[in-house]
Amino acid sequence: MLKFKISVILLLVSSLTLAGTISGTVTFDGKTPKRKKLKMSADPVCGSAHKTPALSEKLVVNDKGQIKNVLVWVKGAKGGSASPAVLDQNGCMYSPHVIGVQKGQDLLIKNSDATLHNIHSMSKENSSFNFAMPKVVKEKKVSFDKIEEPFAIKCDVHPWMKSWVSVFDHGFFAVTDENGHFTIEGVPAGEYEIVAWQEWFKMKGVITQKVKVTDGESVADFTFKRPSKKK
Ligand SMILES: [Cu+2]
Repeated sequence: MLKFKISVILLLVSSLTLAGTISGTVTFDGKTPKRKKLKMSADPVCGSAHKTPALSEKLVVNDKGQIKNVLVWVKGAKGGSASPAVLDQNGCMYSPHVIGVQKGQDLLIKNSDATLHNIHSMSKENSSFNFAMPKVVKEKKVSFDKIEEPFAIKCDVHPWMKSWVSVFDHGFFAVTDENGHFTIEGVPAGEYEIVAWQEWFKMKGVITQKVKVTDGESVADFTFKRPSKKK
């Protein structure tokens, strides 16, 4: 009887704590569109921050076809806590270009440039904000109280400056690195739909797939196919 009780308890504990990792690589299928040069000459502070012209980050694909800045999330996951969220304005570009935050989490906005930026959110679920960050204002904090699909945060002073933010009610999301790779750790065991979002394809072009998470590593690779009609 005691043995039975112990095994039931062990079973309960293990099912409560069972969590796994979801990782994968996101690739692009088709001819990669050429990245446009960003015309920064209107503000000498911006232009002089780059030795070679900065390029558009709308679709960043490396020579292996792997896509950077794809936001991947575990739909319907519960719990988890995201890493601190920082959005820097550096060389008149946002770093990172795409970021996920949790509802209520602070997003620290930094101005590393010796010039004026303004932070204008295009959020629809969350109230929009729009404030200036003169060069002497190095940090501001914002947060979002509703979950929201990716929306732009842009700068009205420098029209090429655009970043994307999405708000989740859990901590299970990641953005792909320059090798198109992402890892989401500590996902509670279960069956989920994994969503991959890329700026060029937007919400109507997201890719989803079902993944079963146990205690090991589950793989979810995604391929964004270039639409034949898109320029
Ligand atoms: Cu700016």
